[in-house]
Amino acid sequence: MAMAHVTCPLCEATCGLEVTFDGAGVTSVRGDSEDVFSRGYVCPKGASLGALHNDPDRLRTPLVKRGGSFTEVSWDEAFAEIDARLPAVAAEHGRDSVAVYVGNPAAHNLAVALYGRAFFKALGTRNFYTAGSVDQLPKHYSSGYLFGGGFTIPVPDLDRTGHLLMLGANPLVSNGSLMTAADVRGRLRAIRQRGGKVVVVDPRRTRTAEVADEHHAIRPGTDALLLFALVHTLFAEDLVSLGRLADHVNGAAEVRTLAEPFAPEAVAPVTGVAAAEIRRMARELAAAERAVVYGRIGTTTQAFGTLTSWLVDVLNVLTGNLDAEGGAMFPLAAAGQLNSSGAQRPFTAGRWRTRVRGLPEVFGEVPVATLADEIETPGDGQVRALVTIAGNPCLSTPNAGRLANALPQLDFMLSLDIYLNETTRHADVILPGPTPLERAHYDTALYQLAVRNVANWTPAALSSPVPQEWETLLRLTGIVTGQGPNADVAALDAFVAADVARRSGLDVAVAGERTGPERIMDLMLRAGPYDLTLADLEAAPHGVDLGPLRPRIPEVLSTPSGRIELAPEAITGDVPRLAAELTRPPNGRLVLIGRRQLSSNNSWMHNLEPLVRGKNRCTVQVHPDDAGRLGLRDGGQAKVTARTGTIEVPVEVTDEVRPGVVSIPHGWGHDVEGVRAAVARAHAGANSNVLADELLLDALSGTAVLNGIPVEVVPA
Ligand SMILES: Nc1nc2c(c(=O)[nH]1)N[C@H]1C(S)=C(S)[C@@H](COP(=O)(O)OP(=O)(O)OC[C@H]3O[C@@H](n4cnc5c(=O)[nH]c(N)nc54)[C@H](O)[C@@H]3O)O[C@H]1N2
Ligand SMILES: Nc1nc2c(c(=O)[nH]1)N[C@H]1C(S)=C(S)[C@@H](COP(=O)(O)OP(=O)(O)OC[C@H]3O[C@@H](n4cnc5c(=O)[nH]c(N)nc54)[C@H](O)[C@@H]3O)O[C@H]1N2
Ligand code: SF4
Ligand SMILES: [Mo]
Repeated sequence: MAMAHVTCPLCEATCGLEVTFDGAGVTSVRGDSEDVFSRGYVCPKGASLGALHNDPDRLRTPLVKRGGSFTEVSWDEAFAEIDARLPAVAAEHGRDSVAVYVGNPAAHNLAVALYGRAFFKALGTRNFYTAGSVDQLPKHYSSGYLFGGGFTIPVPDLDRTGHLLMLGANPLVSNGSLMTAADVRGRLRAIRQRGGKVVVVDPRRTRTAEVADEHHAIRPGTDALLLFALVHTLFAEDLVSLGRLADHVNGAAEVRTLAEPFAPEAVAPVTGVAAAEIRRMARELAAAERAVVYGRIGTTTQAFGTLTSWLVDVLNVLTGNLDAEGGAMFPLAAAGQLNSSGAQRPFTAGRWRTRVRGLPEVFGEVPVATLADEIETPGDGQVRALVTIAGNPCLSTPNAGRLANALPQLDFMLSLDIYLNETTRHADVILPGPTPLERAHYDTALYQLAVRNVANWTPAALSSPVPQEWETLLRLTGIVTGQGPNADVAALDAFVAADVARRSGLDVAVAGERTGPERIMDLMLRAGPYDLTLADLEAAPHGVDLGPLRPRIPEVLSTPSGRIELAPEAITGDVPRLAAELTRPPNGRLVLIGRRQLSSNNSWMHNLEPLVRGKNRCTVQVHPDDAGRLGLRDGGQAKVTARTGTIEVPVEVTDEVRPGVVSIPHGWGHDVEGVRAAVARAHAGANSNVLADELLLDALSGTAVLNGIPVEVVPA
């Protein structure tokens, strides 16, 4: 029996797992009790890595569509097909005619992290989409303008805080996001054990709300009003205290003026949180010795995503908790920390705009809510080819029904994916990659968001029957740069490594005989702040603990002024739109929010029996008052309708959701033709993003409104 220690790449928590194998395959997956960060924690998804590895429906061979159906082909045939079709689109219609969509697992994939850049640069398209515009883009935007870097995102110093005000996050289920921290339940319990307090703001009484000291069931989409009222109260009651930050902040006076209209009494009727409660929340936040405000996807994928993200950090600054122990701090990762190189270019959004709707670029990408427009609308720059990498936009992006109808209009579509699913069924070529057990791993992105500085290298536990995705990406780079389907991968790899070495001021030779991701990681670690090499990490299978977060201001700031810009026009320009909400009377319409589930990973782990067994989870939750009024009964079917479409789902009557709010999880709807996923089909559920409206966006970042969608619900 063999054993391997791997970092789980399925979510942001980066748990260490202990995997055992025998001759026949994976025999067990457990939490690694010696992991320096996760200390044995594991969730049902991580425990299913073996099931994922063994899933007979998972792709192990490239597929090419011929005469409308997929055929298994050799890798050479697949690359030849791509070579014959993809460069021709760009040659005839220009670079922007090839769009790219990069999905969530790519952020947990070392191959894409290290080699994606070369491929994307070679494509040179401005039609670059990622799951970021259905996720965290508002945080990049607000952090970019506040601190100078789109990835200069402070995270809650969870292990030392005494007061956590958490909005729109359910880390007991999601395991944390923009806050890499395994075992959040344990870490929240520890806050309370040391006499601290946890306050949750969420329209649903989530598992996280249940373990908190206090829960406020806010009306969806109104967090920015609540946060502004907290700011208002801090100023009105003379509770602002910048502390050490005083010499590093511009714009506090402007924020005070901007907050004036948002008195607790003014926002209370709109948010559903009483004025006295808001005042008390502000006072407690100010009084706590170590406090932090944290907002996640319920605050970003909504109508005021950027304003809310901004106000979260405005509060951290005004209470002196930014960059302070127990507050919101900036991690310093061992490798690839984007904001540690000193000379970052100041952040600007809108460096280009989308062709059809004129939506702004943010952090190098444009909103996926407009991908269908770009495919459907004729003219110069029309999207005619699409490359998806580890993404399932037909289930995960707004007006999913429209996108599914647009994809067949493409001249060519290539998907890098391990399943034939709702999106990849539209592809002309699908290239599978190795499973998490067949590839090396290091979390270049997530350690930049970790609540403690750690580094953990995972070598591939098993050999892979398919090429590594970095090799696939380099072959594709060869195709796009005119070198044909059989470009010299070793030479391209050397080129990428040389580029990394040059940017880090190192001689590539220091990495010795290494090649591939190992060479690049070794270079990045050597260039990093802890004087590590890959060999150091190889010698530490349970990871290296680099200590608690440390203050980084002013070094971390890269605004033109070198200070925190608390009131940048690029953000405050949207405040009048928010102020208008104060005078808009509630219209009584139901609004839809999402719901993550512990045994689910967005749209893609539903083909694993251990994760889907039991009762149907794809239900619409309705408050008993609304159910009574609408004639909906628990266990019955409901028709849920939005501007963009209708779906049918079973009803779950529960007072977990506040009145006026219904909740459906996303990522379901697997019963479409052509999907190769027998288990998922048997647990199909319905696609909630048929209801998400591609016209409803956060005005500044273009991020889709996935929470707070107006809907009607009737018995089916
Ligand atoms: N209504 C609603 N919609 C949402 C959300 C919501 O809260 N509500 N959440 C949004 C968020 S936060 C996100 S991040 C997005 C996610 O949206 P996407 O990233 O578009 O979708 P995923 O479901 O993560 O799909 C991942 C795909 O990657 C494939 N895959 C998995 N591992 C690998 C690998 O190692 N290599 C390759 N090449 N492919 C792999 C899977 O088979 C699957 O096809 O969904 C968003 N959509
Ligand atoms: N098990 C599991 N874990 C996951 C994922 C998964 O699909 N399953 N997905 C991963 C991904 S890609 C991400 S981005 C993270 C997301 O991590 P989280 O942000 O922690 O995820 P959610 O559980 O969706 O929590 C969002 C919360 O916002 C609430 N909410 C909705 N609208 C509003 C609003 O207007 N205001 C406020 N204050 N709250 C609101 C919802 O009720 C929900 O409880 O999770 C990751 N982890
Ligand atoms: S919490 Fe996330 S990282 Fe940890 S085992 Fe579960 S899926 Fe993997
Ligand atoms: Mo996400």
